[in-house]
Amino acid sequence: MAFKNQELAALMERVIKRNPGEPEFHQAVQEVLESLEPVVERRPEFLTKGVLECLVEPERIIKFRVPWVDDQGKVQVNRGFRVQFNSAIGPYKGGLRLHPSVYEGIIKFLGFEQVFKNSLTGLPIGGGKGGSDFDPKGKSDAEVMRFCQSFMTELCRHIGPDTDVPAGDIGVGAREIGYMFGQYKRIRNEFTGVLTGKGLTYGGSLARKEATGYGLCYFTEEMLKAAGKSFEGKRVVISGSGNVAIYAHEKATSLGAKVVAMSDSNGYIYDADGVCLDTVKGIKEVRRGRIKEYLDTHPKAEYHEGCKNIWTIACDVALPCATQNELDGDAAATLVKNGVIAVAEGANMPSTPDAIHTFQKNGVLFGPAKAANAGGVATSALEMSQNSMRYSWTFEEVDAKLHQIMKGIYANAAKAAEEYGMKGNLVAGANIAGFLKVAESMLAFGAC
Ligand code: NDP
Ligand code: 2IT
Repeated sequence: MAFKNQELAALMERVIKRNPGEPEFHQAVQEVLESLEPVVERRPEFLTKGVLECLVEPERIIKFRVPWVDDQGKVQVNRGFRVQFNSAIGPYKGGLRLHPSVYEGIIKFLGFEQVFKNSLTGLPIGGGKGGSDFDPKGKSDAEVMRFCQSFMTELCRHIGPDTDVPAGDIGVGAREIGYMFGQYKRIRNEFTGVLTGKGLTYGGSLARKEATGYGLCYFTEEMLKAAGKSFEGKRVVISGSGNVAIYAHEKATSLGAKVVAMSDSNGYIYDADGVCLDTVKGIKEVRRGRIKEYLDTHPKAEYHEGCKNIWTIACDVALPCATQNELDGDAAATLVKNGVIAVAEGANMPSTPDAIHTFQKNGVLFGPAKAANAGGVATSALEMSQNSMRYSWTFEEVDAKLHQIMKGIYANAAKAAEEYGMKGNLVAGANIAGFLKVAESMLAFGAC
């Protein structure tokens, strides 16, 4: 879509020119700026006072060498990043991704998205993201530990419980957070809530592990409810089989749905009887195995090489929970043809702009990532609160707060969409509602 507002068009041009070779970052910025057209029409000061100009430029980018010794005694070198994008409403907050595809553009797109997502939670957290091109696959625990310790040896001077609080993302779960927290504590000689997603014995929050997947389903439930529908009896396809996918399965199933397919980066499984979650947890959480091992114990299920075709399976609800741009225009058209009624994004930016357009044009309920998957970071903020209080809430208490937060995010995004003349467009609504809180704060500070 072309911009009607020439100043927004020029700003987008500058973003592309200033950040060459970073298509994911351009894609994320383009979508937000498009949504903000009606906002700057009503509130031109967001343009004239430089708020938008500042918003698309990270406050700080840290890029560093991460040397570590492999099990053969050889020195390996990876590149580490932390993008501290925006601290207008709280300390930088966002995950760390360990995946070979990581480069600055990926971390910038994720950090940019995080700014709006974190604002939507209603909690006082700014936006940041980090990670490395380190590939944890096939590495021993000792190698992962040495990598994490080296990564934190540099990162620890840039973060802190009131400055920047990292967490997990792709390739970073409780094991990695444990190694990193231990190293931070050792170097800084302090026990603080500097990371979230911690183990339950040393300051982690109950329900953080489940939060992104559960939150995604709470959000989807709100979308369905507003349309007079529910999860009951629905066929659900979930891509991925990591942290977000597993707990999306768990909650969708408890709400009466049947999950018939899941995937990893090699391929996908289809089980007409419903994918057995205990088997998937055993493969992924316990053994760090591959999804095709599902067939070892469920021989009637199917395994297909390649993950893209998971979207050819007919379903009522699709929950992309793997990675960016995993669901393109063709996949969206196939889902529509097969009768999908709702799509909600557990991953960050999993749908291409084409796919989003196809869903919206065909009246499919669409929950964008920064609203639908905000339950993870919201519960991270609850972990920070508990750490600051040196107290911990029960699972039920945290889950109830998460549920309320997701209902609130849905209501705010739906309300903003309506207020700006785009009723039902949760992409625009989430972008606008997330933006306004950050932008008002930046205005209040004077020159951003
Ligand atoms: P995990 O590492 O636990 O799982 C990632 C899953 O996605 C795996 O099944 C992985 O398969 C698959 N995957 C990763 N990269 C690719 C790829 N390039 N192509 C195909 N499949 C891929 O990560 P999470 O579950 O934590 O994260 C999943 C998504 O959710 C990400 O987009 C993340 O940013 C987002 N997210 C995560 C939150 C959290 O709290 N963890 C919060 C909000 C969003 P394989 O094992 O083969 O690599
Ligand atoms: O994308 C995300 O919101 C996350 N990976 C979670 C971040 C967090 O700080 O819990």
